[in-house]
Amino acid sequence: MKLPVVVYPDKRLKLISTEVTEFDADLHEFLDNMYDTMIESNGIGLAAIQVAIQKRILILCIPNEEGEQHYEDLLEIINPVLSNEQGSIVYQEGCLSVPSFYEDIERHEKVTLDYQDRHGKAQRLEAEGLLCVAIQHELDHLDGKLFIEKLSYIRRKKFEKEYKKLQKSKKKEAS
Ligand code: QAP
Ligand code: CO
Repeated sequence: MKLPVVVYPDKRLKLISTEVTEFDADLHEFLDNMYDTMIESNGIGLAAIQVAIQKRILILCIPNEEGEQHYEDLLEIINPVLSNEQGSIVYQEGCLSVPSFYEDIERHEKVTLDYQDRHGKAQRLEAEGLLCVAIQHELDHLDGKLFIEKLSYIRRKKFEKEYKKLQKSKKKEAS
């Protein structure tokens, strides 16, 4: 089931998410709904707060070389912790909660991620490239941070102006 996506400037996107302690059927159903929401919205990553659930949960499904997303490549990441951050990489990021805006953002090039899967089992992965960028982007959501906060003052001003204009035209379209 697709869930409604919370969009900027909704204040809920600023909330700090809390640890997951129960790995039960409700969690599994929520993860499945997050997947439907991400795929139907043409996303590659989604954090729980983007569908108004304040829990430390994110999902990622990085497309293959052909640009296809496969369920087998889905990562369900719960209570994540980053370490061994190395190097730097610039990547053009977007966000389902900031529709139709994309900008170059600097991140670490390599990270190690410890997390729990849907059964509460401890997992570790080493990431680089797009996966590494996406992990850092989604982890920021768990601490109430958006990629637009990394923009320079000038670019942020430009974003706010363009985004407001776009939201206005979207409202008109809908009415
Ligand atoms: C985060 O973002 C990300 O504006 C995931 O109209 C992005 O899935 C990590 C999307 C880039 C690493 C690199 C955005 C879909 C999807 C939009 C997304 C839109 C439709 C964003
Ligand atoms: Co995002």
